[in-house]
Amino acid sequence: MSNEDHRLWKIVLIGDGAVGKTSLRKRYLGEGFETDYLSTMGADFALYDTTVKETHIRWQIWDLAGQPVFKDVVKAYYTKVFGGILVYDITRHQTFKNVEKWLNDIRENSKRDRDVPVILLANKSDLREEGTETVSTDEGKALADRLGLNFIETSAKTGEGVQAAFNQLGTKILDFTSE
Ligand code: G3D
Ligand code: MG
Repeated sequence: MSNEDHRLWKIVLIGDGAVGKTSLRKRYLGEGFETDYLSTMGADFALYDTTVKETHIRWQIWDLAGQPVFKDVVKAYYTKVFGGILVYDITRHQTFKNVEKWLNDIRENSKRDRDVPVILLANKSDLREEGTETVSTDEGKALADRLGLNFIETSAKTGEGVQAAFNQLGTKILDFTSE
């Protein structure tokens, strides 16, 4: 298959530190997947070929090692993005409170004429069973509704919802690019 047969879709993983961004990506791609580390940016990206509704696509999945600090880094991170996966950790309310801040970041910096698709992940769902105090599913759904985002509960540990999350984002991007 030639490169032309692929659509290259850059997407970004966003959300507070330690919410599970890297773990989710690893779970989706499988262990041992090679990534290119962009040391000047403190970010890396992975390429992954798959199909969304029978359309061949190539994910370019960007992942920040830490928080973006410099404006230039933030710009380069978000520029020409097709979508975002915004993650919070259900066991830490602060990461949930910061969701809107992350959404604003991608909205302000993606520089597209329309809002790119963003999907909200309530990660570490496996820890709910342990009786820890967590951000409830209803709270998560309500926020997603208010912000106009898709919502999925995931666990990078068990794999719950991970495939579904990328599939849903892919479907949204397919619609976005064909509008
Ligand atoms: P980040 O990339 O958003 O900073 P990481 O987050 O993927 O590095 O994950 C931070 C920590 O949370 C890691 O633990 C990781 O194993 C754990 N984690 C990520 N996702 C899940 C999940 O769905 N369930 C559970 N139980 N843990 C998760 P360590 O201990 O390695 O720092
Ligand atoms: Mg990480």
